Amino acid sequence: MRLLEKDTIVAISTPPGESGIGIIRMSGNKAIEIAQKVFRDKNLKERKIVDYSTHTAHYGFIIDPENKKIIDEIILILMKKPYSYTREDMIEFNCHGGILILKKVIELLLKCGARLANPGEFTKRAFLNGRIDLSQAEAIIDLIQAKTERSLQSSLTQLEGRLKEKITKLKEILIEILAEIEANIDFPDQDIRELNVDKLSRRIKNILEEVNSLLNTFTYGKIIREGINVVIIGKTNVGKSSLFNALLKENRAIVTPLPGTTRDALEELITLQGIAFRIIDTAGIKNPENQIEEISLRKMKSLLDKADLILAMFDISAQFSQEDEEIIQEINKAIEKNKKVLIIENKIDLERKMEKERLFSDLKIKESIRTSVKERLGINKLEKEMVKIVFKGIITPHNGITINNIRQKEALQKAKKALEFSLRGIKKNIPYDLLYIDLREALDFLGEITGEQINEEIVENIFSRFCIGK
Ligand SMILES: Nc1nc2c(ncn2[C@@H]2O[C@H](COP(=O)(O)OP(=O)(O)OP(=O)(O)O)[C@@H](O)[C@H]2O)c(=O)[nH]1
Ligand SMILES: [Mg+2]
Repeated sequence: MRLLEKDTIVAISTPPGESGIGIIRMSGNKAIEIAQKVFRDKNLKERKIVDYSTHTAHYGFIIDPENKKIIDEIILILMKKPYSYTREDMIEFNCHGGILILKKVIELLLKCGARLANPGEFTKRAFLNGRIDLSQAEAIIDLIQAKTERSLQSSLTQLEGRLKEKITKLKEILIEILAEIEANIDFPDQDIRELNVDKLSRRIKNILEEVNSLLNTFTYGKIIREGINVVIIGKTNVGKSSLFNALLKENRAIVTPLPGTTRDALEELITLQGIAFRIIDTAGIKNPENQIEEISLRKMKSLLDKADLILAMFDISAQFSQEDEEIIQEINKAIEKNKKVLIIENKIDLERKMEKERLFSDLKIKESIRTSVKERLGINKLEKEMVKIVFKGIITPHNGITINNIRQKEALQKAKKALEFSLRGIKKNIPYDLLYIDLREALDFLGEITGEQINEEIVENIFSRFCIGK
């Protein structure tokens, strides 16, 4: 791959803004040489940085070599190759926080021969220098972006290289099989070596099974990484905003006895059992002003499209109305699109006016959760059901390994197809050289996950998702 560049890169690795310290990172062949030009020890003496042992910290100053002016008081940390994040020589400067100082130091380092790093470039070098594979690089992005304990755990598992190990094992078996087939193509004399076709199919089937079970973890991985979009719908005044606040455990949305209080959708993140739920409060289906009504209706429909879970509320203290009927139509449409829906019968503290039969006659769901948001009844039950319904039918990985993104999923799906194709081929007694090609393809697709078989565009795409300085 042409991607590996030899120049020395530098970036501020701490978030912008004022802070106690700010860290500048530099990596590359010239990192030590460049640091040498600007670093002075506590007595402002020049010291040979190369002679320091690796992974040691040194108190001192950064000076401008041209006019010898002190720019900052710092701690320099040296990490010699290959024992660094990038496997190159790395220097970290712990400077004082504050964007002005950090900028000055960066400018100085640029003047001395470094170049500004692109987003993710440090991690890209770690990948290109073979310290981590692509699945681990992706885990680093997920780790940085993780919002819940579970997604953090999942990224850590992947960072440990568990997915890589698994894929590598499957690849090794495939390589063995390929070698056997190859020997048969090269020495076609049936008397010398004969492939045991049954055994061969069985081994391929085993790999296929493993691939399938990995693919099954994708939905779980997606849920714990991205969270669940939850949309609360219901006619005006059913208590949507009250529920929104109850789930958030704070008064975020305005609640009034007037219909049409909520005009625009509100969104907040909550965590239930380590899963992130993005809760969206919507405007009721019937607002008094017609124009807004149409806009908010359109908005609600687009929110429903994006929803993974819908909380559909009904006010049982009121008569069943046309608006409720419209909500029911929306629910049924959503169910057809395989969305998950929970029906909430709210205001059970008041006298029931809505007939149960009427409510459920057109509904495709026959169960409900009964709440009084006002009296805080049924909220715990609702929270439990929310977690339960999300995991219904979803396979949770027993070994913690999950497929974490579309890229990995697609590569696995392609490998799966190639494996299935080869199995059909064996049944039809296709020549060994054709079988070889199919299995070789499966091997290459598996290689895409770890990044041995991958094109530059994909690599660029992955690393551009990082922040600068990582
Ligand atoms: N008695 C009773 N009143 C409730 C309950 N839940 C909500 N309310 C009241 O119903 C009224 C409307 O509640 P909201 O949460 O604003 O309803 P909404 O669905 O967001 O209304 P819009 O934003 O106007 O569509 C408020 O006066 C709430 O206090 C409940 O369980 N019991
Ligand atoms: Mg509201």
